[in-house]
Amino acid sequence: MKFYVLTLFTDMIKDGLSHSIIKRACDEGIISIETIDIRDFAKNKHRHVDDYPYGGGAGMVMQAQPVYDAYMSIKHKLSENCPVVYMTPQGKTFDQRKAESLSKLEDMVILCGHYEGIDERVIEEIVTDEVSIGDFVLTGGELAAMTVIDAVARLIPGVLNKEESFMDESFTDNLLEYPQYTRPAEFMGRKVPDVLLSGHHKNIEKWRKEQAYERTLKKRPDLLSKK
Ligand code: 6GU
Repeated sequence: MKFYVLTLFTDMIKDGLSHSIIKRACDEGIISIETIDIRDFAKNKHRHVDDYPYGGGAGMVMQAQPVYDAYMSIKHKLSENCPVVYMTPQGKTFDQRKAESLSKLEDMVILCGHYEGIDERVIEEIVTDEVSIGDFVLTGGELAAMTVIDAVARLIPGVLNKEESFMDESFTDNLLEYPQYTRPAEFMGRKVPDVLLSGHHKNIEKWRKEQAYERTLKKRPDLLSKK
């Protein structure tokens, strides 16, 4: 899958996604992440891409033209149904289901805004989806874009190895993960539950299921009503 990110902070995206599993997936060519610097499409000599809002008010607004030109510079590489996702707290809240549906695509474009927002006309012209990562406000869309890319990429076949993908079931079945332990068998007087040392696989499986259910009930009861 190919991810194209339109942003004023290309380094933030590149740096943030050049570690661990996502780095390996890029190196192996399973995914690619291309950043497009919106500022490269500014037409003035100071490379400004923002201006004062019509009607007044605080802050600056990103201009339509550089965003549009940045998008047009990659348009020829995109698949026919390639979505253009604008990261904004006004969008629909991102969740595992959205990650799953995006992971089945050939490519996607992510548009990151800054300042007080982007001129509405270019949003109307190019954006197909508006996505938020939760009810709070970030200084820009980049951290949200990285979140989406990470969550989508790990669902693409080959990105996770067998062991890594084992963790997968977690949110897919709306249950939280059971607690995990490793050596030593006792830490600060706290013992690993006996059943995990018993070697009795049936009992271990049963215990883990109960723990997953109990934890979900305690920490995220809202997930159980979805189930
Ligand atoms: Cl997608 N962008 C910004 N700027 N803030 C956010 C967000 C996105 N999602 C939650 N807060």
